[in-house]
Amino acid sequence: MNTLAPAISPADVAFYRENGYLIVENALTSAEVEELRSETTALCRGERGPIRGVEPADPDESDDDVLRRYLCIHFPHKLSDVMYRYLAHPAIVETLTGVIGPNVKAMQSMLFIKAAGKPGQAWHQDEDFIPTRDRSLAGGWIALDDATVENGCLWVIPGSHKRGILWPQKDHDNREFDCTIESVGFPYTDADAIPVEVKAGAIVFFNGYLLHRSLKNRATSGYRRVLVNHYMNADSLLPWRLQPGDRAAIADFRDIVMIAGEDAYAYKGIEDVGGAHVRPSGEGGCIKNPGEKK
Ligand SMILES: O=C(O)CCC(=O)C(=O)O
Repeated sequence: MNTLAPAISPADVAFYRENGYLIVENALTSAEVEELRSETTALCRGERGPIRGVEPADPDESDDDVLRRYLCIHFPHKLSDVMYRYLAHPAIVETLTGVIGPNVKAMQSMLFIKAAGKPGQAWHQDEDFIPTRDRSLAGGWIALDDATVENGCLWVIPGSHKRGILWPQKDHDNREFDCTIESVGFPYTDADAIPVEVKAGAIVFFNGYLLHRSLKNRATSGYRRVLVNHYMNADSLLPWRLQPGDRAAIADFRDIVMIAGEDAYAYKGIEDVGGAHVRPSGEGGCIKNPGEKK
């Protein structure tokens, strides 16, 4: 793995705090990008074990035919040693300890394949799905292909994280997007949004309150592959995936991976409850399957 992680400067930290996102170019070497691409293919072929929603590929099926079947696989780090290792890539540890603090844990990974023609994801805030208690949630969006407006790069509304408001959500039936519930009623328009076009190997970090989306892949071929991992301050409890009877004030989801510093809650142990699964692409429409969440 690349040990020469680009150093994060005070100006980078200030930019992240002000805008809610930060781009680290060349965070991964081309060999690392290639390693993640080929692991993506192995996962989609079913070569790393069962994934809910993945059909093991026939030996005579081409990689292209297999990759085109899936929009996104959640929790690939549960099956793949390679994906697990990249949770704590040095560029990620360097940046997140700069913007979050010394103790950082991961709780989610998502592997987007997003072949030509596949939908994006409507405006949303990640803290709506993964609530922290100290607003420290951060995504680390690792580009495995050049991400462009044409193939469905990320769009962000700079500064939209700052007030710490979670805007209303509703189901939608817009074929531009997958069926994940969308944020509405916020005081910004599409004109306030900027596309985040990056080269393969860049990592885009973004705050869990930042409004962001991606559009459909309108290219005629290829993919917009991305590994997105989610992190937070390990000093905060994680009241995620509450079960009936859980008290939100003390709930703490413990299916986590420490990537830096100390785990103050280590005495609780670690659970292994989240399994890898495919995200429905919503290509058949969303009305019959509303509110599909992360
Ligand atoms: O890259 C995408 O298409 C969506 C990623 C995203 O919205 C997220 O990770 O929260």
